[in-house]
Amino acid sequence: MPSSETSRSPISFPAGFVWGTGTASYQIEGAVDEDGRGPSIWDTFSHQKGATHNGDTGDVACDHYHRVETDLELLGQLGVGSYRFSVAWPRVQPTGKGPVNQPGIDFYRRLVDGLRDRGIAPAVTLYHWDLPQPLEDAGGWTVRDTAERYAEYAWMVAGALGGDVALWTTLNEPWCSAWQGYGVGTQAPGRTDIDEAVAATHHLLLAHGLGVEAIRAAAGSVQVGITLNLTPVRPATDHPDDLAAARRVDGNQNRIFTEPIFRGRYPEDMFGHYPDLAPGGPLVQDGDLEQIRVPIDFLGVNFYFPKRAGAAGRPEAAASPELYLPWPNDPVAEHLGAVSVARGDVAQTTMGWEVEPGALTELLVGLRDQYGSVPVYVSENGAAFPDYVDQTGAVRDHDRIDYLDGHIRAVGAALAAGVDVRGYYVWSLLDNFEWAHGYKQRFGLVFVDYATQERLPKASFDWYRDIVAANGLPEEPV
Ligand code: IFM
Repeated sequence: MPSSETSRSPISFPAGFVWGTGTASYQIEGAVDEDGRGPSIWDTFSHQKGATHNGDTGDVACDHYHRVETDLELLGQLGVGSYRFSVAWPRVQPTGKGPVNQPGIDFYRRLVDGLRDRGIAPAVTLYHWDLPQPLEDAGGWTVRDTAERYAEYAWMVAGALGGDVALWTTLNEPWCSAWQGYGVGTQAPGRTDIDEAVAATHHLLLAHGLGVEAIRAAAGSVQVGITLNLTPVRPATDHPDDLAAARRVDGNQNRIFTEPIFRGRYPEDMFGHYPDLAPGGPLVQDGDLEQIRVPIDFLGVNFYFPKRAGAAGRPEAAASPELYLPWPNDPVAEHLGAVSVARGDVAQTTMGWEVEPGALTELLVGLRDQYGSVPVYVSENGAAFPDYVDQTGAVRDHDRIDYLDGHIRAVGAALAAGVDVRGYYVWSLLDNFEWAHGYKQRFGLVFVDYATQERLPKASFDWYRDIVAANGLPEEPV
């Protein structure tokens, strides 16, 4: 949030800076059994008792599959230069192998054409968590074959949509797929085994490396990258045990993805915790790391909040239970001997995520310092707040405007520090199915009435439209 006189000054962004917004297939499309779509792990998981808030599922979601024209109109009104969406693998290849399901591809072709007609550059993510269920039944991301299957799927979609797509992203947030899906169990497929999460990490990264080549083979010289959810991990105190715990959490969250992608190696300091990542074992085969390190054209960074971690079992933890909050039933944190730490004096979103825009600048500058000048897109940034339609029929989400204002300024600060940030995408265009949180958490620039599927642009929609038009921020947040 803007906190100083200087942070409120106007900022303009470089010519050609990309302003966008995004969504993901399972979160908005609905139509889960239409036109040949097969089941995904999220269909299965969300229908399991107790897996999601209120038993919510993506069966209907925002009904985007049937309302794509309405949503294209909204994007046109917003005036964004780019729209980031994901392709549902089970819609285009229903069982995860075999021939393409043409109606599925046709849907995305219509979407791409509708965007291009409006001058909006399509940014496609090929995997935003909806693995075809038959592949999960055969072992999911814990088995190597899934990476091979993914490369085939990537090749199919890239062949069909090709150069009409401005940015191709192989995976969205593989940390969530691997660690929440196979380690913590709060996301599909809901498994809780550290070794499986490690195997999933490696196979997702391998899928990325194979996918980059498959996309280029099918679509020619297009822009290809990956999106990671990275964040600075702060130690609870400067006690050496807390510093070490924060470093372990950083290894799990950030470095086990960035090191192989940019340096072709897993971080050695994590081998004690995850021995399967060490060379010479059955998981990481000869040539895998070179494959994972295949050059990319950009890095997508999804940022929401910084993490804080302390060492489990320190006396301070027992003395300050309000500040040291053990992650409940989190086998990953337990395995790392870490606890998450909350700060009572920092604003939070309804997800319980701390609002600290400066952490985004720190993250972007830190990535550049560690890995050199890679073109970066902030591919997701946004916040959930308790939005409601007031008596005048408006959604006045000024807390979201403040959040976005602060984070856009943080991007401006990174640019000023010389980081090659090419664009910024607000998460999300629409309120949508927020995974295990169901429909309770609203991230959209557009309010969705799930009973009627009516779309109502929020105050933040108008605010963001003006920023896009001005290619920068006004003096004061509205
Ligand atoms: O809604 C999600 C999105 O699917 C992935 N990144 C984080 C968002 C907010 O939780």
